[in-house]
Amino acid sequence: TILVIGANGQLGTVLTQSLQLKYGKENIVASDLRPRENYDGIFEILDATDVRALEKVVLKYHIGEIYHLAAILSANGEKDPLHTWGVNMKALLNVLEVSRHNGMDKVFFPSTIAVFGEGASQENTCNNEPLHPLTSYGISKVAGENWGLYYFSKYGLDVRSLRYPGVIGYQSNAGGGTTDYAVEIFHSAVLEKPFTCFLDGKTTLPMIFIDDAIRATLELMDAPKESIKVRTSYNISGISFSPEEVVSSIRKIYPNFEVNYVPDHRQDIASKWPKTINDKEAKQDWGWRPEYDMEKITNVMVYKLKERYNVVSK
Ligand code: VAH
Repeated sequence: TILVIGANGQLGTVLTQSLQLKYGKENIVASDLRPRENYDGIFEILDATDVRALEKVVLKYHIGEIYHLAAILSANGEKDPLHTWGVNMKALLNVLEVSRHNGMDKVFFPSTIAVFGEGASQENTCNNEPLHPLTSYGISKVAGENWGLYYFSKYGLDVRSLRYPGVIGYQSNAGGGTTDYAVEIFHSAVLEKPFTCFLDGKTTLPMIFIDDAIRATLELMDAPKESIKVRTSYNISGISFSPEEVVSSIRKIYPNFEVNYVPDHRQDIASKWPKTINDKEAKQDWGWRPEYDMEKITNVMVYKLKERYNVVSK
């Protein structure tokens, strides 16, 4: 049985559905701090910083695999950096310890392109660039990657990880990240409301469409153990674009879409991150290949959000 922690989040919402389809509803336990309305499947309220509560769920369902997706993200994390560090590390270390003591087959831990900062090249950023992040979230993810490697080498725990770019999806909302604008902008476009962008129009960041992100996760977890050569975390890339580029893509459908740029504190975070990502290790080791480009993302986002908001086609 598989446990998903942080199942109500941007990735968790979609990942639980994909896992249910793949392995059957009865084999997936979704968990989060709060219940999910209308969730069809097994759900447990769980705070992963509580090690006893976590172990109880693991024992109750004979969990053999954990996807630990719960974390405080980059922008929110800066409001209280030490709290972010505390929560992100405590939850991860609990997952690793409970996994080690209960013979877990595999653990998935999401990392991020926010692990890069000072001293890393911002173009075509490689897997092994220096990791000197400038957010508490980034620092917790670098530490998390190293703990994953440690549990793998010391205890043989099969921990696998991806460094996600900003994730763009229609099923769930992002929460507290620096890349969130790239989701929100599509909602405004479809509702034909003007959009205020919290990043400067020229800030290029690596992004990935949700379907690609989920497929990458499942492919990584399905890969034979020997082919996983990177035990910290794999760079993966989808596409890179700036707010201005996504706006011009949206304007092909909504020519009158209005946007103004009011960069805030999140601009400082974004300007330290890579613009483009080199993911050759993921490609080589387990055959990663993204499928969604700008046009495809725009079309699917607009189509699906129109459906969701019940917007009648023009
Ligand atoms: C954030 N969406 O903005 C996350 C992500 C690539 C960034 O880790 O914090």
